[in-house]
Amino acid sequence: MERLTDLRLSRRALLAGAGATGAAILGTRMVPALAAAAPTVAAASSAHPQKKVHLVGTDGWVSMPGNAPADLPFFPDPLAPPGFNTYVFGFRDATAFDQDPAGIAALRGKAQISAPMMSFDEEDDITITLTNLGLVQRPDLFDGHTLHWHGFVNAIPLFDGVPELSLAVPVGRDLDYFYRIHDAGTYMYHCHFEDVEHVQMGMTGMVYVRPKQNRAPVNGDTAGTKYAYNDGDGSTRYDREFAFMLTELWSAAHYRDAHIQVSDWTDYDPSFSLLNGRGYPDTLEANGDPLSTAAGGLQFQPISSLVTCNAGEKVLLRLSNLGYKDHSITADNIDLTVVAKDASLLRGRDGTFNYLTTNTVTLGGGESRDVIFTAPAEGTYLLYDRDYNYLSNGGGGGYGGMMTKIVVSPAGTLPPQTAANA
Ligand SMILES: [Cu+2]
Repeated sequence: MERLTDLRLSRRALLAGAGATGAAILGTRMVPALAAAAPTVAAASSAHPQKKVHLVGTDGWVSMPGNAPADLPFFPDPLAPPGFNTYVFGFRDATAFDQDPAGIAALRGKAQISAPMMSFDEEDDITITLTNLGLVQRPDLFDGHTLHWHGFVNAIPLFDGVPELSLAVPVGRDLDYFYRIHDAGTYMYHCHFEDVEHVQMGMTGMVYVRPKQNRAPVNGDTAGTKYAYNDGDGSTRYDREFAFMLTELWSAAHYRDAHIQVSDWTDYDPSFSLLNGRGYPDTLEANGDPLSTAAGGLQFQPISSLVTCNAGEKVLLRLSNLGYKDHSITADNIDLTVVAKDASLLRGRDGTFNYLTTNTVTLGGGESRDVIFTAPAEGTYLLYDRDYNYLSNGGGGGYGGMMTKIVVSPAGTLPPQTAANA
């Protein structure tokens, strides 16, 4: 009963926010209204920790790998600033600048790919402010941006980010999205405005939800406060986690967006296949700092895809595909156990296991998989798309594309992991 009361209060607060959202379109800023509503929700539901994230949507420039051959006039783009070669749209994490309008404005034209990786705990109440900073390279465009959690159960269309069914954030405005998360799992998020274009241009990222079971380990499991799902038996326990956003990048489309032309999407012919916005061997580089003042390189592709672990450890791979092609990920000499598809644990309500142990995990566009493997003996192993079409950079010679390494150290070498992809 307490829970029902909770929900009803929240719904009322949210509806108040929704009215204010409508007002935003008419020119009244809505943020103070929702901010005022938020404490009501907090007071009514102490069981739901409040989390706040601020994202911006804008454009920018990134760097595809150096061994990619020229594909003139599309690649490298002659408009690119020194050290970069490809035009993108994307998100940036502006949480640190939430109360600093100048700091937020300074992120204009500095989008990153893949989008900031977000993780939350089940039953969190999340407010994500999305600010649309516009497109530096395309002042003629007045495209909105939205936030859409793909595969996430969301009862309120206003916060589902499908502009045809609700609203988008116009240039120069912001909108608070509200989520109460009930289901652990690996999801993905993207902008849904002109979605074929904005998704391809780079507005895609990982978001995942940690299960309640982390707060109540099962079977006297002292080591395990890290589970992928509420499995009930500890079978999704892991020591380290690495998340991968799988996408492709079509240089011609990115060039045309920068040069005020349009693309015929039925000609889709991706040039690069990416893990977290990088092609091999850039995938192996450490996490970058988008706030760095050193221009060029991987500054705006900050998420590493290098997997490091100790022999014998359980490693969770969170895979999401927001490319437009199927991808089949394989690891040489390592068995991969798929424990969940599309944020759903592969176990029946009667406890029947449907986990699948395989050497190849295939994902269609918009799909996610949670994969656990036991780290083998010390050594270096490849993790890659088994389709050779996706293992080059721009069709050039040598390896590239959707590939990274799993580097296994002797047991006990690496300290416990403190953040995903680190
Ligand atoms: Cu967008």
